[in-house]
Amino acid sequence: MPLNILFAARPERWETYERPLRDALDKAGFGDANLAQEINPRDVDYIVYAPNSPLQDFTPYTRTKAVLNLWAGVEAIVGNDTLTMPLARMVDPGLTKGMVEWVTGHVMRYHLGIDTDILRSAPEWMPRTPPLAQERQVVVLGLGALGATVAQTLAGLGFQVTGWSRSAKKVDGIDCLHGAAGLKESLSRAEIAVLLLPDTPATHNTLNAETLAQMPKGAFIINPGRGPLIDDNALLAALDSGQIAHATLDVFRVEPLPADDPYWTHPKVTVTPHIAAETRASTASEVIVENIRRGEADEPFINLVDRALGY
Ligand code: NDP
Ligand code: OXD
Repeated sequence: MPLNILFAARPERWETYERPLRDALDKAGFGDANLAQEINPRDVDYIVYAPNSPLQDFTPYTRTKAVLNLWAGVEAIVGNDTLTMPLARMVDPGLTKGMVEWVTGHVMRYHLGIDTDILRSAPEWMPRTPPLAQERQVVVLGLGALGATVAQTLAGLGFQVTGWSRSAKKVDGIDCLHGAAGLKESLSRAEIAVLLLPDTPATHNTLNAETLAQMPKGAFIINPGRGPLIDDNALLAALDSGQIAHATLDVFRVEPLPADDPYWTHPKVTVTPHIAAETRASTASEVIVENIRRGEADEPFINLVDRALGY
């Protein structure tokens, strides 16, 4: 019997994903699959899912073998008690490339002093050659699919890169630390800190008044992870005191960022509207279909979410 694959995302995403998903299904030998935005819940084998989909109650999906998330972050769905089937998050080579490019751009912007030394120096002629990357310490908090690739790219450019994670890790070219002591040591080196942690109860306010004070004075922060990783009042105070020189924030506790949020107008903050990286339909469809293939072959799914850890 052909597979029934429900596409449960905002309706406007269908146009972006239908062709790439059909192509990937075809390539994997599932060309006869019924891929649709509406299927009787009792008949659905797999759900291709975005957490902002209207589908929030999974109870009627009694034979569904897996929910395949289109987003890397799962905080909006991981606590859903009706979602009892395996949940896979998105690890997409296209998304990873986008994140690497976005983070590298902002690291280079801070490293080279592009805002301060170039744009704002006119009409003064005050040559200050930036240091080389090898003289700059960058810390990446989170060494997962995104953080590890970002860290290795920055190390490849010559930066001294420290990475921090929950469990002990080995990543070539990166000084890997973990746990509470590892965070303190990492932050003490962080001339530039990049946050690529998931949003879980354990990561909330990773940057707070105490940990911000552990960073070198005048450090830079780049947060494409999630808003709750930072205690906003503590960051604003650290920016005002000069402890933190500047922050580039892509993600926020409330999105869209409310019009009256102080971040919008703060002279030491760059706000970007959650655009650091997005799932790319062609590469992501291959990842989704690989999991469908595994499900059908009774092989273990890839990129499974650990419900207890929340990511
Ligand atoms: P992964 O799950 O692959 O990696 C998460 C990393 O965070 C792991 O190294 C993990 O440690 C570490 N971590 C988790 N909890 C803790 C903790 N309590 N203390 C220390 N380290 C911890 O995620 P990805 O790399 O794929 O994505 C990271 C996040 O990036 C996503 O969850 C999402 O929030 C965000 N994102 C943002 C986008 C944007 O456009 N702004 C786009 C895509 C993702 P360990 O290795 O030990 O498990
Ligand atoms: C994601 C994101 O989690 O876009 O994929 O933030």
